[in-house]
Amino acid sequence: MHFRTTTTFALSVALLIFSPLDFVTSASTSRSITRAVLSEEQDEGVGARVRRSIGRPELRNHDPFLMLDEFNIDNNGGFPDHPHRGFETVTYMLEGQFQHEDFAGHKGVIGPGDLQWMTAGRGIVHSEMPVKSNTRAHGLQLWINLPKEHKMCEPQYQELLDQEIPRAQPEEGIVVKVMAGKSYGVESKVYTRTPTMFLDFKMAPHKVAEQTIPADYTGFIYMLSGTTFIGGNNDGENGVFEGKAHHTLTFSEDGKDTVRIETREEPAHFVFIAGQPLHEPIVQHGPFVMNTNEEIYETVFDFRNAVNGFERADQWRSSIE
Ligand code: FJE
Ligand code: FE
Repeated sequence: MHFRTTTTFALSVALLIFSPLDFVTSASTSRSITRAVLSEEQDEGVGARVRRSIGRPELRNHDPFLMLDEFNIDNNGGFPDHPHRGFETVTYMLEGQFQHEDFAGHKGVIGPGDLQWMTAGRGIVHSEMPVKSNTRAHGLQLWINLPKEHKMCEPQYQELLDQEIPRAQPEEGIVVKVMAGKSYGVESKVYTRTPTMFLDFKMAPHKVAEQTIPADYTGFIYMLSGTTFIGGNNDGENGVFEGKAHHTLTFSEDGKDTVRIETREEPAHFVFIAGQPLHEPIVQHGPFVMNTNEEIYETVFDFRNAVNGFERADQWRSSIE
């Protein structure tokens, strides 16, 4: 009798301490969402329309990211001849065809699902225009800052066609295209001077994805379509944030190493972008991003005088239009 009581008591203590319920009701292991910001269309370039995510006043310098634009360009628009220095531009096409040409003769067309990862480094002058057709050019352009030691590196292109980009399919109804970084054990070959994750998620209704993320990375989700429920407990209740199309949802910076994403009645299409912050000063002058004012003056001088990486800018004009 006495023995049984003791055992029962010991068992109760054990249950109190190790209750399996703890794993359900305890604080979430997922990052949470600190803000949700809607991007409305605005004019950019020449006759182009963009929804600006990172880079808009409420979301300035989400270190290491400088800008994310969801662009929509018809036959009459585009981004004619312009320079870059000090960062990377990543163009990911969703629909239509986009052509580019730079001052070193690098030229090409990217179509739906294709990726162009361009490291401007010390200098690129190029033109980015839709291929004339009945389909608008629709895609994303992400600007990733470069650490001080890489700002003046040689320009580099990493170009991947849709079918060359690896996919993770953790279960039926969840497909993750891995442009950069890693998802469910599938890793991208893209070399990122600034450690970056760039993932395209397509989720059917009633699915749960758990994406791991290094503890020191900042990150966000940009919703393309559908609805997600992000963060919160394993039961998908406390602290869950609803994500709708054209919203940017920024992750808490609390050292947690997963982001929980759930779909309910609707499917969802979104990009998951994260990176290691540089913690370096940022001085931006349009398409030039350096660490000091002095470096910006030098950059403007170099571009005007076609020196120090901008040699080929002298007299160059693109042939595409
Ligand atoms: C620009 C400097 C720029 N968003 N989305 C100044 F480099 C640009 C620019 C772009 C751009 C290009 C593409 Cl392909 C997609 C973009 C800005 O080229 F618009 C301004 N005003
Ligand atoms: Fe550009």
